[in-house]
Amino acid sequence: MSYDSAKAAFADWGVDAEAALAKLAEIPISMHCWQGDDVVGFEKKSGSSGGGIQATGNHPGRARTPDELRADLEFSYSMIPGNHRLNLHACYLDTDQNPDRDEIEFNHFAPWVDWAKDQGLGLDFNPTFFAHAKADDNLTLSHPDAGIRDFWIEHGKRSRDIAAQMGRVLGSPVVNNVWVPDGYKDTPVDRFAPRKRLELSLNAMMGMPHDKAQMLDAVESKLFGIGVEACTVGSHEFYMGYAIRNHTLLCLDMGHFHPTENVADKLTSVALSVDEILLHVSRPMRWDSDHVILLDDKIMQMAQELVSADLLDRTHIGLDFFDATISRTAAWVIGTRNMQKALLRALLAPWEQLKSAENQLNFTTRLVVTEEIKDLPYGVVWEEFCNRKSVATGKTLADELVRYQASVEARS
Ligand code: RNT
Ligand code: ZN
Repeated sequence: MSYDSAKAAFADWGVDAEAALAKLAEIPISMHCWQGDDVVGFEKKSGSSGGGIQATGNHPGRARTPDELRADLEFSYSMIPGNHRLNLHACYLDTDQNPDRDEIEFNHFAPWVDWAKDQGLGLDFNPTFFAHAKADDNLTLSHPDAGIRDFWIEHGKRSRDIAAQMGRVLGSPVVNNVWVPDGYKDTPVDRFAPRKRLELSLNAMMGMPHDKAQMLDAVESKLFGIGVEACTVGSHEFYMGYAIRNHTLLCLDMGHFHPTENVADKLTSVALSVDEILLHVSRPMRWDSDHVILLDDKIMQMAQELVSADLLDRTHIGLDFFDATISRTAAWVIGTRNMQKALLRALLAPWEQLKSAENQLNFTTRLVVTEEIKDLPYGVVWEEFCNRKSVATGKTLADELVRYQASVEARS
């Protein structure tokens, strides 16, 4: 089918395919650096792993240096239509020096910023509160020891400064997202004290105001993690309240809720209380397993909510998955394209007609329309988008992914 015929098929339903393509081209996806090297990072004094977020698998081709990671990223972005962002973690610094987490500075990340500028990429940032000896108890900002809390507060302050400077240099605000692994393996007798300590530490860390044109604070909750099964200090309720009271972004990670909860359903509730939202689009399988995202119902529901409720302008779409059993570049490319495909489908839906049917309690029409439009030629419109952006599709894409993976397999 030609693009013109597809366009006509959508026009029949009152949908403007050109407008959908124009809108899709404006939506940046923040691709996470940590899929490229299994969340290892480039610190010289390697800490412990920990935090319950280790990748599993040993597929050949893991990026071992910042240069290798940037090469893999350049290839991946060339297979993804549109202009996007890179989400960096503090442990991915690029320097000959050996700073501890409480010593990091902007210049340790300068090669990333120069590269991002050169590539036309926006950056996002995250302090790294895991994989470090001072996080071995799975307690950081809420640790009972003030010295350990202060160490992590200093790390968080420096991360915010670095993020703000990145945003200033790149002319695009950097979302600085805080996730801490803090929690308890077995049932604590006092859940209030650690939450009060986390609150005070966050306040100390984020006390200094920054220009929102340069840096945006975000906080990420979690339900549980490996080793912290009994209690997570930074729970959803904790951070929801924190974000509302302190005017930060709230990060919703799709793997951080009970598997039967629909994270897409949370967007419009949260949007009544916080100005901006950060998403970690992920695919939990039975638990927070961070599988590569598919074009499945959960991702499509997320995209539908963003479009139908007009939340795209105040939602930052970040990805959070890591699979070390497959080509890491293929994981990035397929996962990011799936997010875009879900958005495209949502942008191609006749929302006015659907909403009007729903408002009239005409649930029959709503059902008929949502089901019949599933047969529309979304693939043709997607292919047109990729063609216009000079990006491969189908068999050509598959061949390119295999070719690139073969070129990195010799890495040990
Ligand atoms: C952990 C959180 C967090 C991390 C990254 C690496 O459960 O999802 O976002 O995945 O910071
Ligand atoms: Zn996350």
